[in-house]
Amino acid sequence: MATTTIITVTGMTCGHCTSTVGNAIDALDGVEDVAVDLDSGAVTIRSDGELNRDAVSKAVADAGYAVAPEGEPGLGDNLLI
Ligand SMILES: [Cu+2]
Repeated sequence: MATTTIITVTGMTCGHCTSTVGNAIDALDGVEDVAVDLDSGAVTIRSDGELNRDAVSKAVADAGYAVAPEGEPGLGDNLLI
């Protein structure tokens, strides 16, 4: 069953960053689609089954960025995660 998860990634400053993060997450097992919003840092991930958040955090960190802790909006104040 497809699951949609929204995380916040910090440190992205341009379109290159969003594609780097998007590709890193897209390469993970079970990930079907990734949409990255540069302004808010919100990354919407559609996966087959439960998303492996640890794998996502590691992939994002390996790419040079960071996943904001759950419940802590990264760059935007109006994010409901
Ligand atoms: Cu960039």
